[in-house]
Amino acid sequence: MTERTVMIRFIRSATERVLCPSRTTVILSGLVFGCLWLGGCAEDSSKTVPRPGSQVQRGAGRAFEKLKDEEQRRVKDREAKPTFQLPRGPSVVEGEILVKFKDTLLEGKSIPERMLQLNEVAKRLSQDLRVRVLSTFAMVGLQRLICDTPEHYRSVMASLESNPDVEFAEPNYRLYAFESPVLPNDPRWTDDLWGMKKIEVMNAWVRSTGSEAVTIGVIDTGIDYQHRDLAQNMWKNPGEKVNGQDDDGNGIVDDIHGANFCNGAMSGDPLDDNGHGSHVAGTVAAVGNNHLDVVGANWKAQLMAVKFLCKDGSGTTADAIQAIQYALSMGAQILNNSWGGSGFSRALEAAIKEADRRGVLFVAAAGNETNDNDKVPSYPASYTVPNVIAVGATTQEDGLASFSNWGLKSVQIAAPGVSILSTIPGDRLDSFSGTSMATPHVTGCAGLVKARNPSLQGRELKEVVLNGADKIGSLRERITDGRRLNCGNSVPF
Ligand SMILES: [Ca+2]
Ligand SMILES: [Ca+2]
Ligand SMILES: [Ca+2]
Repeated sequence: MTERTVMIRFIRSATERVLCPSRTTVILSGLVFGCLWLGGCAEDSSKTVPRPGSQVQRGAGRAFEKLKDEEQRRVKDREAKPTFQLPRGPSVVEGEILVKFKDTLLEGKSIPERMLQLNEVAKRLSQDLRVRVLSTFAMVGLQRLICDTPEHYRSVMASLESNPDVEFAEPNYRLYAFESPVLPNDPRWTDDLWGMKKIEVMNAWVRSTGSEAVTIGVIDTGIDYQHRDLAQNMWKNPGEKVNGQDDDGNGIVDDIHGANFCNGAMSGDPLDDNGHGSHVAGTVAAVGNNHLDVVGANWKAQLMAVKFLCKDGSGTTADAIQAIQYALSMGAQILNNSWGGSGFSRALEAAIKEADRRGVLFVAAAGNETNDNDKVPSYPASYTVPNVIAVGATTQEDGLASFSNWGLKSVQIAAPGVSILSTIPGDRLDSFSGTSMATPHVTGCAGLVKARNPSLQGRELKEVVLNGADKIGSLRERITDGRRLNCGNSVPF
C-alpha cells in the first residue's frame, strides 16, 4: 500500500490562545492515514495536593516551648535535603577485590617481611584462583586483586571467604567527593523551574552543564533563534554564510540555524511563528548562568531548529521525514519530537530507523489524549525502533498528568509536563503543559549524558537515561517500571 500524506489542521475556538490548541478537531478529506499534533498546552485538571506539613502540637509553658523548639528542629532536620546525594546503592570497581589476611599470618613481622609474606600468598592465590594482584598494603595486611574475567568474581569471592588465612574479602567500592550541587544564576531558577528540580538536574550539573559538541535537533514549529536566552545556544551551520547562496550544497540557501519544511517549503529560515518549538528548545537548552530568564537542562548545547509544523501547529508526514533527514544529514545527535498523530506510517518509521542506524536518539512525546498507547498507539512515540523513547507527563506531585497518554509497554518514561516555564518568541517566557513539555526534559538530560560521555550512541543514551530514572509508585501501572526521569542519577560520574 502506498503511504498517503494527509494534511491535518486544528480547529480552535475563538477564545483559545494561538499557542494552546488544547481541544482539537480534525478535518479529514477522505480516510485518515496520519495526523500530526503539536503536543503542548493541554489543560491539566489535577488538583494540587498539599504536602504533608510539619505541623507541631501547640501548648503552654516554658518546658513545652523548649520541647516544641526541639521538635521543630527535628522536623526541620528531617525535611532538610543533603546538598549532594550518592547514586543509589554502592557502586564497585568491576572485578576488583580487597582481601584482608588474618593477623596470625603476619604478626610479629616487620613491614618488609610482611610484604614478602603477602607476595608469597599472592603467588599462591594467582595460581589457584584466576586473579592478579594489583597492589599490596603491607601495613594493613591487605591485597587488591582483580579477577581475570568479571564472571569469575563470585567464585573467587567464595574461595577467598573459605580460605583459613583470609579474614575477609570485599569489593573495591567507589567513593565520591561530597560536592555541592551546581546552581545557576538565572533569575527564574529559584522559584519557577520545578521540573528541573524534580529531575534533580543540579546533581547532573556537577558532572556536566552541557557542551557545544552536542547538537540537538528540535523538530517542531521552529525556534526564535534571536531570543535573548536561546541565541547563544543555536546551532551554526559551519558550511553556510548569509549571502543568498547555498554554500554547503545541501539544497537549502542560507540555512544558518536550521531549516523550514512547512508545507513543502525548503527554506533556510526556521523562525518560530507559533511558540511551541521555542518553548521546547528552552527546556532543552536555554542559556544557563547568564543572569537572564530561565535555564535549560543544558546550559550550553547546539540547538538545531528544524521546522516542519506550520504556524497553526500542524504538518504532514512527508514534511516530518524531510525534517528528520535534514537533521540527520547535518549532524544532529539527539532529536526532540514533541508532536505526533494516530496514523502508522512505514515511511516515517523508515526515517526513524535511519536515525537509529546512525546512532541518533529519537525522543518522542506520548501524546495528550489520556489514552493507553498500548491499545491506541500514537506515532512516532509508539514505533518500536530501539532508539525511540516515548515520554509521558507528570505533575509536581509525581502523578501522571490528567491529559497524558500512558502505556505500560509503550511509554518508557515520564517527566515533568505541567506548568512548565520556558522561552517563547520575542524575548518572552510562558508556562505550558503537555507531553510536549515533558519530552524536552528527557532530551535535555540525554544531551548532558552525551556531553559527559560523547562516545555513547542513540540506544546507549536511551539505556543510561532510563536506568537512572526514579521508580514512582503512582506510575507503576502506567509507565514501564513506573519510571520518572532523574537526570542527576543518569549523568555518569
Ligand atoms: Ca545550504
Ligand atoms: Ca549561504
Ligand atoms: Ca538563562
